[in-house]
Amino acid sequence: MTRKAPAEDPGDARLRVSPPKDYAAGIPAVTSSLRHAGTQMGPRRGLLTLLRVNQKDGFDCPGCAWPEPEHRHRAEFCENGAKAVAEEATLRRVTPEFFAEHGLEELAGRSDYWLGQQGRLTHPMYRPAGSDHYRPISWEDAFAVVARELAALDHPDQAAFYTSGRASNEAAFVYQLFARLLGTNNLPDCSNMCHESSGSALVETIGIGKGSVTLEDLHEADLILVVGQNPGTNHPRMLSALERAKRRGARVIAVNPLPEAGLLRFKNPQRPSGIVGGGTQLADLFLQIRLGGDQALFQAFNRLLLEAEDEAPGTVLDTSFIAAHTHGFEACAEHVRKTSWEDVLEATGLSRDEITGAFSEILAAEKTVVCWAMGLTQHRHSVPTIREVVNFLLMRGNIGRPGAGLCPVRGHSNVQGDRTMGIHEKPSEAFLDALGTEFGFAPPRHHGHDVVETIRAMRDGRVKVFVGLGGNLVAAAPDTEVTEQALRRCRLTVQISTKLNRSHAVTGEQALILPCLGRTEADLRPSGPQVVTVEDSMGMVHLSRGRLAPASDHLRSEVAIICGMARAVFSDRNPQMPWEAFEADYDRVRERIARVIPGFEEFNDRVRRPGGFALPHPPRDERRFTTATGRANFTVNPLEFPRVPDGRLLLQTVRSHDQYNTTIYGLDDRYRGIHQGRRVLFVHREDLAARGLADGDLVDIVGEYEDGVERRAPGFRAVAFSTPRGCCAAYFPETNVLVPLDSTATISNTPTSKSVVVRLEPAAGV
Ligand SMILES: Nc1nc2c(c(=O)[nH]1)N[C@H]1C(S)=C(S)[C@@H](COP(=O)(O)OP(=O)(O)OC[C@H]3O[C@@H](n4cnc5c(=O)[nH]c(N)nc54)[C@H](O)[C@@H]3O)O[C@H]1N2
Ligand SMILES: Nc1nc2c(c(=O)[nH]1)N[C@H]1C(S)=C(S)[C@@H](COP(=O)(O)OP(=O)(O)OC[C@H]3O[C@@H](n4cnc5c(=O)[nH]c(N)nc54)[C@H](O)[C@@H]3O)O[C@H]1N2
Ligand SMILES: [Mo]
Repeated sequence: MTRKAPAEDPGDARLRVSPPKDYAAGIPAVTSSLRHAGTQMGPRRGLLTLLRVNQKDGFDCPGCAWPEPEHRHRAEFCENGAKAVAEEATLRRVTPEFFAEHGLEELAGRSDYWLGQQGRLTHPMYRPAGSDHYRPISWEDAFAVVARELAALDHPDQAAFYTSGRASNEAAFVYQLFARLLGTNNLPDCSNMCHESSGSALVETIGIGKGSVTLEDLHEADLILVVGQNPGTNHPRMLSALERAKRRGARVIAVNPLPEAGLLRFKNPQRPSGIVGGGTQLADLFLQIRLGGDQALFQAFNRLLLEAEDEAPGTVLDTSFIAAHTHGFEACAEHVRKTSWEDVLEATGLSRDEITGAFSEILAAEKTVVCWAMGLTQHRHSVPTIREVVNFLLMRGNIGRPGAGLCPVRGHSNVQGDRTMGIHEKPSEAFLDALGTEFGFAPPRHHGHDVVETIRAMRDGRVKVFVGLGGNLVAAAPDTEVTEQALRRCRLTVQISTKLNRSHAVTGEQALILPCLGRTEADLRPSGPQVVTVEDSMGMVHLSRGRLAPASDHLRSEVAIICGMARAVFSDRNPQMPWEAFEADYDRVRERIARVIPGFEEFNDRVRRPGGFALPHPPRDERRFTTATGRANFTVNPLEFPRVPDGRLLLQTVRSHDQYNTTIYGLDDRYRGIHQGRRVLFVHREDLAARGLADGDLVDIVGEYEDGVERRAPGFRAVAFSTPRGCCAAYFPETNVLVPLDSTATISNTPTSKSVVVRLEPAAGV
């Protein structure tokens, strides 16, 4: 399976490579924000919009899930938040005339960048079976198409309802209610490809699948480990928190195969010294680890902790915490003591000195936080890796006290809230009980499909209707060719979206585009302006209120669209369901959420207080662990790490500085020194030399997997880069063709986007 570069890509002919940066933010970030805002929104609208981001009376930044500080700057956004806003508030439009001009086949050949640059969707559009073009359709007719195709299914499990993490709490709640009333738990979401491994590991070990720290904890920590995360690009506001902790004397250790700019040095554009000065050095230590070596690293740390305790009993481990609040310490300790240094050094690629050097920082710290993102979650052994991080923190009682804890840094701005609202293919019994009682129905109890299972089911003809509440499954999911075929086999695909993307071009037999309001836009209903709510990465729930005039008069809110579908589908079946009331006033939705989901009592009142409110987190708040044992669980995790056959490399697929997942803002990756191109492969110079290749050569990346299928991504420029031997990196979505659908993490079933075995071949025809 080969996936060529889209025809109109500049062929990356203009691609230019310069030395990577060792600092993030500063003046280039400020000018880049304003440039993006100006081109997409016009200068005045651009500036006014940016000043509303993350303000108490403004909208929640659609960029990432990093929380807002108590005392906000007048400009509480970052370069990449500004790009996310500009992308949504753009003045460009995708109209019915656009679809008359561009057929599906043509659109499917375009790059993700080109598709995104066309602008905001303005009208509901329908692609009838057999047609190469979408044509306009009225909202009521569109809902009737959905109702007709759902009614034609033999079983509700032949439909799947995908969610991307930008959907508001209100939209997510109504959406899952709709799916469950229909009779299915097929609620795959972007989380399945993202932090599912964190959720799986944390529910089992601490009883709740969310991080245990607040922003204040981060500010107060003595030591912060930033593992498998590139905050300079993906969570720029996190750098301010790290900087603040550092000013208090905290130490920071970065664990990453790549020397990411933001981890090394940071110039805070919100402080004068950050604009003119040399910036703050953030990471005190940088462990340049091999891909997938983190479980070994934490096991080594845990072994060293036990040995240090042996040497000075009563000074290293928090034995009273272990005795009072945990389970399984002895078994874990026995296992960890046997960790072999030989394995650790092989898995991590680090020297023993580097590891013991880091360990002295660990030993010196009273309060430790571990932050992580996709570098830990997208491997085959991600769940055991994160469990080992939990062991590490439990040993010294670093969970449930100030300045310490677990910090999985979420991606999409409301991905955590969507889960809280019940977007989950494996809902808990307690949630289903409460939902059924509140709405007087019997929710389906059997588990539904996650993302990978949904794609398989579509491929095999078992799912025939696919609905996407935001997102871009075609481009975000692994094994692009398989995913495309899977969607093409559907009877109907429906996308509720703000902007044009590949999932509108690669569709089922029939397809609908239902264009919705974005976060930045005013949502005016007859009962008054509506607000929505979101939950950030640290469990704070707050309001988001858009103010801009909608991109088109024909847009509807996500809540209104879902309620519209529901009215059409259930008109005779559940006449008592209050879809009209939900749609007219979202307070009515919040009242129901308050009755179904613990922690949302008096939701409407509390969320209107300045700053919103914090959801309960038993381990953080009271060291209470609602696990199977009633305690925090230590675990035994036999050591795993990727073993790569001779002559092969391990590829990780990452984000550039100019993209938001499948939305490509531009063709630069400034911090890594890449300009005007995306088809690049970062490789160690000696790995290139060992293959008779050199920096600048054009190569095909060829995937190797046990199914024997050849997956090829042709025509990538090799860039000699600082990365451990044997490891390389390239951008997704271009390299998703290489990630096998069946290569997933154990337990969480997350695609292994950070460990793909590949070989390099000189590009064909060169
Ligand atoms: N501007 C912008 N912001 C975003 C996004 C975006 O696309 N653009 N996406 C949002 C979303 S949905 C998410 S989930 C987050 C993603 O945020 P990140 O997880 O920071 O995103 P990635 O680009 O996948 O980067 C993974 C990082 O982990 C490192 N890494 C890879 N494998 C390993 C490993 O085995 N061990 C260790 N220690 N490190 C490893 C990589 O070198 C890289 O630095 O960002 C969110 N914020
Ligand atoms: N190889 C590889 N693949 C990956 C990853 C990786 O690291 N490597 N990362 C994975 C991760 S962490 C994630 S989270 C997924 C992301 O997967 P998705 O969430 O499915 O993808 P996005 O690119 O974030 O979705 C962008 C689209 O969402 C729509 N949109 C934007 N804002 C709104 C809104 O307010 N409402 C609605 N209804 N629609 C909106 C727009 O039409 C836009 O085109 O990708 C995953 N895929
Ligand atoms: Mo994500």
